[in-house]
Amino acid sequence: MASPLVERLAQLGSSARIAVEDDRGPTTFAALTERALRVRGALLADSGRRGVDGRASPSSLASLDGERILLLVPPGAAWISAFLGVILAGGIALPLSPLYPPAELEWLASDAGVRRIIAGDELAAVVAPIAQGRAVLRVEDLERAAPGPEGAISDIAADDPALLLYTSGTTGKPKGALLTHRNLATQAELLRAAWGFSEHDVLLHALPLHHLHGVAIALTTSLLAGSATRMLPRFDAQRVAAEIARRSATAFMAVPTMYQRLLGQLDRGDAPGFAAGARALRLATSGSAALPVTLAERWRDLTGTIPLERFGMTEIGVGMSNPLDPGGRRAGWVGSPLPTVEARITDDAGFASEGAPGVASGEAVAQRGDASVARGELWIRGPSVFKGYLGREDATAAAFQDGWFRTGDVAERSGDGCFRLLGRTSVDILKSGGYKLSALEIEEALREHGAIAEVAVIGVPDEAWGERVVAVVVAAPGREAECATGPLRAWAKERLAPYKVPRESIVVPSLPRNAMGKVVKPEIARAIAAGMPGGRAPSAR
Ligand code: MLC
Ligand code: AMP
Repeated sequence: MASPLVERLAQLGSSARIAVEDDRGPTTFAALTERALRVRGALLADSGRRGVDGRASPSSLASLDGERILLLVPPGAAWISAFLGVILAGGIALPLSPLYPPAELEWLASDAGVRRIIAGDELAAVVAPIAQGRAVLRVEDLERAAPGPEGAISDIAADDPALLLYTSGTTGKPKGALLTHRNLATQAELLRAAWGFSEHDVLLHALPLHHLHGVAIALTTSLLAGSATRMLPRFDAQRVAAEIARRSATAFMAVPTMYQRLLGQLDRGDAPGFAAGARALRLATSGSAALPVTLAERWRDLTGTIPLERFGMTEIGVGMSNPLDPGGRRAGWVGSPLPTVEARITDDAGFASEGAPGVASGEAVAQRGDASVARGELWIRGPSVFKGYLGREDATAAAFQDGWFRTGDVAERSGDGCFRLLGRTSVDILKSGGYKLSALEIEEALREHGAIAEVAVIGVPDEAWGERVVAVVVAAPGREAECATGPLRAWAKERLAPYKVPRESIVVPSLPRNAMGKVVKPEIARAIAAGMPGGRAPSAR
């Protein structure tokens, strides 16, 4: 089956409507498509020149055959043309954050086997440290090349991977999740229908593009619906409030921390016209982390409706959503499964909940008011579920059971088929400002520090971030000062993405361990919640 994503892009390709507006101005679908086809052509021609396996070929190749191409381009029309150019050439786009330090970029690029990087001139300094042994192609040059060979685009299959997103998990290092053309197209169509996107919409986009929320839930949905995307270079509360105030968009998608920041802007009296602009939005969605009920209610006080909260995950796309109709939304709940998404609550042994069928599909749930309440791990199945982790057959196999993807989220299903997230099955997965973080990955990085003898990374509930990353550290003899918050953060910033760097370091004489010698993190979390003063250890066993 041919790629439904490519088919939809082809339908939009001659439209004179605006596809994207960035700080350089508007770009129509037709112009964006032309730019993407030029990027495609240049990538294929460049492959031909470089040759496959070192053997130069005189002409362009017909497909990149799943080559991973790293994107380091600022958000805007050029980012989108690079992204589309890669996937229309049969490649896999790997977007990364320019905020990552060189060590992390290098690890990710190596893990993905990246040989070519598409770079924006503005990010030349970010690209330079990882350019060794890789070709750096300027997006500005690619967009000026001749369009690629005709015809071969239709050879791209629905199950070909299009996008590689790195996500942190219960293993030390992040894993690259491969999303196919079908995954992306299914996801975009589900959300278009559920949230009513049309060519009359303008989506205000200020999300990072190296994660599912920004690239797929927001950008691809808007693009494939034929809506316009107002793309900002980054999230800046003042700027976003001003855009909303001047009603440049009809829809807005954000993580809870962004709503918190916008309301903070308003509280400071620094957001003229924002309240009226927010009321005028057709749709404001929240996801990637739990939206506190108090925050939802503050938004309702301002606009008349709570944000539309939905649940998603890199590996599955958006699974559940509250309804578009504000009257049907429930604060603190993430709604019911979208059509084509099957959701199941399981007990520890993997059995579906008793009573009503353990499977709820978006279509079935509306007709079934008799399902009993269930609590347990949430499993998901359906065409938006990803293909697997790049080069990690073991991790892919472990993530699935009987064809279901195990989310690692603990959920509750109400009698009427609505879902609520209760937490994670692992204490080692944290969410800060909508970013998923692995405590194990952060601990692994911190253990490289010679002054750290032992470390446990904990997620502490936090109003602004959802969870705040705290490192509880046992220092090597006489080296406590190097483990204090300031020096430790400075050291960690060179090795980890800024949002993974612990906000705080608490130096303790020892960590509590159970009889097996395993650190008892819930005990540390309780001690912190009880106001554990820095330096005093929770009781060691
Ligand atoms: C920034 N910092 C963070 C952070 N974001 N620290 C912890 N957690 C975060 N999320 C750091 C900065 O590096 C800086 O460190 C300090 O906090 C203050 O930075 P800031 O400038 O105030 O923050 P800002 O850059 O504005 O970032 C805040 C934010 C950002 C909310 C805009 O975190 C963000 O874009 N979050 C969205 C994440 C997202 O898209 N997740 C989707 C995953 S997909 P210092 O040291 O300089 O002081 C998914 C699926 C689904 O979950 O369902 O959607
Ligand atoms: P990621 O792996 O970065 O895609 O993050 C996915 C995780 O974010 C999910 O497994 C959930 O734990 C969390 N998440 C996403 N949306 C919500 C939500 N609305 N409420 C609570 N948690 C959420």
